[in-house]
Amino acid sequence: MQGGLIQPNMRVAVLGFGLSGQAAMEFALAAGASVRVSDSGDQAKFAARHGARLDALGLPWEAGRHTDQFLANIDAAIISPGVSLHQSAMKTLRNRGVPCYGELALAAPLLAAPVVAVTGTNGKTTVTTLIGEILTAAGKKVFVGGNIGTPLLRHILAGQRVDVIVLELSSFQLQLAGDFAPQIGVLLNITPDHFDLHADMAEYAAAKMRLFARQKKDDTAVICLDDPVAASLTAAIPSRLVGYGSQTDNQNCQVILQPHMVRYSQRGREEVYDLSGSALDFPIGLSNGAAAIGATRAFGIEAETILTTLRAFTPLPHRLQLVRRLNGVRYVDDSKGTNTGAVIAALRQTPGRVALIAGGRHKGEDYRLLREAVAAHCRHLILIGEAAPLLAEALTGFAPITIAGDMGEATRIAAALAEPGDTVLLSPACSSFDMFKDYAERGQRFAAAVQALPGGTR
Ligand code: UMA
Repeated sequence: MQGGLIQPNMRVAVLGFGLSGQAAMEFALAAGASVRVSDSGDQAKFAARHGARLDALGLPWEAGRHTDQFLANIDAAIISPGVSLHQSAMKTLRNRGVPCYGELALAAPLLAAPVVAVTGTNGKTTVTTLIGEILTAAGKKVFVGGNIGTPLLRHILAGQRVDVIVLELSSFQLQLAGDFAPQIGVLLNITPDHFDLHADMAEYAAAKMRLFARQKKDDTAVICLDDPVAASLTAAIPSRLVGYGSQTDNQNCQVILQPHMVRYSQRGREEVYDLSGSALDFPIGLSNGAAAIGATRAFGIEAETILTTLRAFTPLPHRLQLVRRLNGVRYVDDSKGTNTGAVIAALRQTPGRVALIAGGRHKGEDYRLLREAVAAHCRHLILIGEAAPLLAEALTGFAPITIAGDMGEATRIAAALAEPGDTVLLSPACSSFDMFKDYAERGQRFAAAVQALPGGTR
């Protein structure tokens, strides 16, 4: 296999041995490099899980932390997305002048198909899925990967020929992206998130904008102009801008959101995408639809194929998913609402008063950003997890607060407080890793607790 930046006999360290790191190890081995693996996770657990395989391959490995000795005498390092670039091991590598690559940098010279890549704080998975479905409906052979689940290097390793590569990209994946440049880049929004690994909002926004940095003039940037941070950064983009949003008086806004529909205008021609009654017929749904329209029209897909696919779209689980109606109360699972921007959006579009279940692992966000939306929409806050005290401190006085020990208790308290016409909403503003395997398990536990509530009809 052609290794691009990784050449035979290079000494390569892989940092982080999750999904990305394992694909990176296989990629580096296939390129003929000599590989070592360093993971900061618990030593004993790592040894039990990966030790035998790495020993069988004859690869040196360390776990527990990234040490300078283990990372000495290497020619390159491959960095997994969850590895903080601010930690001392990364500083040492930089000081030693060791090239550090993320998987996008490694894949960039080896990509044999055009790329459509989606980033943003919220909505990435939905828009990536929509674009993948539209392109597939148009008869294209598509690889859909990245943050959505399958590392891009898996696609390179498989050597499969496709017509188009569709990627969901996180800010972490974009940080060490080398020469990676998508033919079509899509930016949905930039609101505060991930301050556990990013120093501040400027660094986070800069990572997102990295999507466009290496694009050429005839590439396309599809950007939401309703998002103030994203809109303020468009001047730096080297490619053709296709704006979307509700700004009818902005000539850069070619994909326009209207109630129940999206209008797309290009060279004086106008298309109308009527999404009324579809699963995308709500403000964020229409916005996600508009992003997918902008990207796939730029790719030359027929309007009819786009409309049919958008209208048939089934929403993804744990994103404002209705779990049950019980005694006039709606129970909604928005476990994927892992930052303040997502929670504010969820509250704004929920009818009636809300009993909000929030909390989990703190990612460094300022929960005071929730105050206005909580005061306007919440009947009660039920807080769980490590971040409960921080949330309570930030939101005391904006809604009554109860702290619960687990998801079952939180759900029962919310159910007891909710009145007919209300919604019990799980939208945590935090990651799930303090109490659950991931956001999906958190959502499933909520749904199970809701189904276990006594009485009523579904
Ligand atoms: N680790 C280190 N050093 C560190 C931090 C972590 O060695 O400083 C180790 C951990 O002990 C663990 C491994 O790294 O063994 C985990 O690697 P990782 O955190 O880079 O995650 P992967 O398993 O490679 O999965 C990543 C994405 N995860 C993150 O970015 C945190 C997955 O997105 C993605 O699906 C996968 O690559 C394939 O591309 C998940 C995610 O939560 C869904 N993403 C975040 C989000 O959406 O909010 C960004």
